[in-house]
Amino acid sequence: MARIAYIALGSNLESPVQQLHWAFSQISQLPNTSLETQSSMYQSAAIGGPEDQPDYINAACKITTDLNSYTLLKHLQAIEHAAGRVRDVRWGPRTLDLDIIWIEHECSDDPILTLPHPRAHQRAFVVLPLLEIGADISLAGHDLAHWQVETSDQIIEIIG
Ligand code: ROI
Repeated sequence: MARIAYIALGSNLESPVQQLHWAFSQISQLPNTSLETQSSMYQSAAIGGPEDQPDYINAACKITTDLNSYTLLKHLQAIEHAAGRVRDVRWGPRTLDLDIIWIEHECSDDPILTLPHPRAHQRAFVVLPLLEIGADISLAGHDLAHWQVETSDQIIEIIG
């Protein structure tokens, strides 16, 4: 049975807006998956990592998928890899970051894939795009409207 999932996208290297457009098209071509809704793009300074890196462009999407969570993760990592993502500096700059935030009926504390995503609620660049696309989900025990208020000190701009 197809389940709903939410994915957060981010990039701060090599034409980030184009990286995200390309990533949406790759996600729309995943097997047994449909891309239901994609958010606008949002720009912000690096939050929670080294500050001496370019601004990020972030977005989110809703998919429905028959893939199991680890297969979905593998596909998203392959898309990151194809975009030239090199896993080096933790929280350093990246061409493409695709994070599974939430999957229907799925809770996991596996460090390989923790669900819901353990830090998503602390990040306006995840919370705002998800709110825009109407994600009715609970993160760390609260809805997204709660986390919007909690993260409202983070400066983030919608760029369309
Ligand atoms: N900051 C912003 N604004 N956007 C991101 O996608 C992002 N990703 C990260 C860190 C470096 C924590 N900060 C970020 O991994």
